[in-house]
Amino acid sequence: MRTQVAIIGAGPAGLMLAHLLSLEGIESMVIESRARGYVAHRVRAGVLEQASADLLDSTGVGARMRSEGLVHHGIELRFGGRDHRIDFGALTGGRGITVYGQQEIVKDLIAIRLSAGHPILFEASDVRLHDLKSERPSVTFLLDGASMTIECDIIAGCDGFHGVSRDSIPAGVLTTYERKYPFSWLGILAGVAPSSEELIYSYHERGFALLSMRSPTVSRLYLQVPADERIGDWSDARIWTELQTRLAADGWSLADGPVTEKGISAMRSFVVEPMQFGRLFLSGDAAHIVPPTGAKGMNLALRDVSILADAVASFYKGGDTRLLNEYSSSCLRRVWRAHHFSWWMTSMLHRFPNSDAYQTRLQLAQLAYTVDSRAASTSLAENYVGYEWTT
Ligand code: RFL
Ligand code: PHB
Repeated sequence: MRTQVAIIGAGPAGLMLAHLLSLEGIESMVIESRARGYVAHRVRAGVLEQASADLLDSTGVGARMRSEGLVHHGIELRFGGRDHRIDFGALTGGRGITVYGQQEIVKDLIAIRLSAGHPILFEASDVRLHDLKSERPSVTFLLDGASMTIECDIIAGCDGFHGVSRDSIPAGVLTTYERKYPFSWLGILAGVAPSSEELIYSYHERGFALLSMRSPTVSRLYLQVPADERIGDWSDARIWTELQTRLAADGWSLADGPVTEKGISAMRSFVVEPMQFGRLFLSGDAAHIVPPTGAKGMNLALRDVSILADAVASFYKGGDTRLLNEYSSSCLRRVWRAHHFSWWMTSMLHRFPNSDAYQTRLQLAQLAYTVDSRAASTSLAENYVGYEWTT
């Protein structure tokens, strides 16, 4: 089989890239190791930056997000039992975020691709990448027990942090930058109306907690837990008690309800440079991951593939490889900005093991300054809705 661009992975990065390429009239094949049902129901991100929501809209996949997504123009920082609103609308000239589940975007992108008759090869196994330095790279894999080969011009590695693409690059080519945090997030989905209209990021002596949502009837909540915590040790009752404690505020109460999903995710920062090798281009979590405190991971994945789609289109228009050659450096400026923001939010809001009273005072001083100073609030707001470089 032959195609122009072979895309490894049907997450937000791979599916959006396939969509953007098809709008340019460029053919692609998406190769995914999991089943369609698994991909469409994996609960992860929920916050779309302004530009990500605009991208879905402007490319014709935003209809359901516009009717079901929740547009917010601020978040609450809660500490000392009080709320302090960061007003995105006022601080960023009317920009905001849209709360819409990642798996809903994945469903929308799968639907548009399949309805146009373009392939997604689900449940591919033993995926391998070949001849990356040549002009005719290829991908081999097993599908329903049969060996398949796809020859192509370009391979997009959109297969997430645990995929094969990054590891297909020879040792010594990539430089890795990494930080592991000494805690994880326990996340739940609950069938109860969110107790707040906007997200609440809560700093508490027992650890960080976050109230988010998916719809007017579904809440999404997170608790900071130790890095080696096991989900089996957290009954629903224990989760709600801990959430009530960490999210407590004067004159406010948290409504609980049935927990429909729960899991624990590790927190890590990770970047490889460069994000390309020969004809292989890495996008999204395959190249970089951030701790979720800044809500940046999926947004970065969507940015990467927008840049890649433009570069691929320019390559097919006249053999111009300049944008492809610049792909990694074009992405990395935004990637590192998001890394700094995510690290900063994580450091300010979490309880670190062995942190002393001095460290706690520093965090509270930073929180107080962030909500009091217009300059500091603006810095948080413009990063949260998505920082747009001026040069
Ligand atoms: P994905 O979503 O991991 O998709 C990769 C796809 O590749 C497939 N795959 C393979 N396919 C073929 N061959 C192989 N060998 C393969 N190996 C893997 C996988 O099955 C999968 O389908 O990566 P992508 O597309 O780069 O998207 C990245 C986002 O998923 C991720 O950054 C976000 O979920 C991060 N994130 C958040 N991002 C935001 O922008 N806003 C948020 O509010 C937000 N909240 C979060 C988050 C991540 C979280 N967790 C679970 C770490 C909250 C949490 C709790
Ligand atoms: C979510 O709704 O899943 C969510 C919101 C904000 C974050 C991370 C995750 O920072």
